Amino acid sequence: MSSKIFFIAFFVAIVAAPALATEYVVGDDAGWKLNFDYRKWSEGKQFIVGDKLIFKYTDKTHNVHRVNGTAFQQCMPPPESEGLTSGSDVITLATPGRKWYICGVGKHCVNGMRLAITVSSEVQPPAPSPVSPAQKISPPKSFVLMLAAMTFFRMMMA
Ligand SMILES: *[C@@H]1O[C@H](CO)[C@@H](O)[C@H](O)[C@H]1NC(C)=O
Ligand SMILES: [Cu+2]
Repeated sequence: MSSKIFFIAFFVAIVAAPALATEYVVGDDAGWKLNFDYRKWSEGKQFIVGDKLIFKYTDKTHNVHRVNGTAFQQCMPPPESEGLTSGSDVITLATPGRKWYICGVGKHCVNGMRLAITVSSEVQPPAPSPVSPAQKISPPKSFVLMLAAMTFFRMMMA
């Protein structure tokens, strides 16, 4: 395989990958509000680097603060000035790891307005299951994209 084909395929994989990013409206139709179970909402969702969280609220008494794990547990927001307040706050998940978000207004955090998620750097294979061992060997998406691009260009240049 010539290095030219490899580099074109590599470029296509880099360009195509972000198109697969997902935008999550936090709480779906409920949005960002009091007395909603955001832990339940986040259950089973797979957050990947490049995905976006959108906090939607028409009630401007709310806001969004990204906090550390301690502040999340204790519902302690950073200074008011650091909060997001647009009512349609978009946060791009730029790095892998555990992320915490709370509403910094009054007792809103203890009344449900807190979200904790884990961001992965790559699509994780489904949880191991004895009935479907084939799923365990599913390759990461970038590898699949790369392979598809390489095959495509080999056909083009044949
Ligand atoms: C967590 O955030 C709180 C509130 O902003 C801050 O006071 C504290 O120092 C932080 N803890 C760590 C370990 O960064
Ligand atoms: Cu609030």
